[in-house]
Amino acid sequence: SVGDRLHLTYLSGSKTDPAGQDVIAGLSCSPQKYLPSYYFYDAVGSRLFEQITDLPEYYLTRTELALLSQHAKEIATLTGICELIELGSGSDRKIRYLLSAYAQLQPQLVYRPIDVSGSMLKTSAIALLKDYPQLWINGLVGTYDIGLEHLPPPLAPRRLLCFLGSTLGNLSPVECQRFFSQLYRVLNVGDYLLLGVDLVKDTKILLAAYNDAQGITAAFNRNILSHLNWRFQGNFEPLAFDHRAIYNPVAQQIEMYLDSQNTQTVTLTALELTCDIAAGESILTEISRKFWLDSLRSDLVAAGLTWVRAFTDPNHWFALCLCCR
Ligand code: AVJ
Repeated sequence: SVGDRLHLTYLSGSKTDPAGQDVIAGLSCSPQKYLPSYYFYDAVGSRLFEQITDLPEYYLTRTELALLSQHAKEIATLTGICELIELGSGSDRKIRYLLSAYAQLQPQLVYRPIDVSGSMLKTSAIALLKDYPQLWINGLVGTYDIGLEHLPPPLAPRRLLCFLGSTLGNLSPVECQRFFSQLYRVLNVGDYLLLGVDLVKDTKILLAAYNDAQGITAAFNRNILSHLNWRFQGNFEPLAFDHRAIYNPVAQQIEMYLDSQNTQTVTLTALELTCDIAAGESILTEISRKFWLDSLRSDLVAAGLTWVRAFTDPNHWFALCLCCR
């Protein structure tokens, strides 16, 4: 039955690294307060993000899905039999293309999604198990770095680690370098990495994608505060913040902020944190870097990974990069 083929492990804050320390660090940071972007993805935030992926302005998901539908078979042929790992799995739409391709190569498929949103992970897993009778799912609920440290030895000859949706763009260059080193360490020689990345393009197109006409991105941005309110007994007033997304051409990244309309003192009781926010002060909630394929390639190679090939759309808006450990 479906239940026999599903196993979920919850990895959350430990004694040495209690949950929420990163929130304290970010809200205490001066001059620019920030919040770790993974706090967007509670159940409500994950649903809002799904709505974003359907927006006419948000070309990223649509373009990546098209690339996956076109090239999944070729990717599976290049790697051969694999176990699939996915960081930030979110909805199951993307992985379906890969699962279908790999299902043709092998009688049994192991899929290990890693996501901070347990509700999303569970719903997607159940839907997948119904459609793929040869599939076994071992999900990890937690952040990427903790999830990667808990990967069991593969049951297949090798693994394909998928990091899609340009979530890599949420990492600063330094964090990105550390992430690649972690991959180099936790992957075995012969394992593969499939990276989905958003590419540098016309600023107007980028700005529209993060300032949609319906205001879904604004709601998604504010929801990070609602999440902190319930998670850590806080009293943020999400509606007293304005959504702002700009493109920083020097860092080649979209930056999303929440601008406070008034002076407020915010308390997060469960974290024993009180912080003052001035009128007009901003909280940085996300960076979304845009990549040049050549420099991404040299960063991966510098980390010891081998470049196999990249697939891009005719506009060169998005790329899927296949690498080998
Ligand atoms: C899921 C991190 C790739 O950066 O485009 C969408 C999140 N933020 N709209 C992105 C997001 C605002 C998204 N990632």
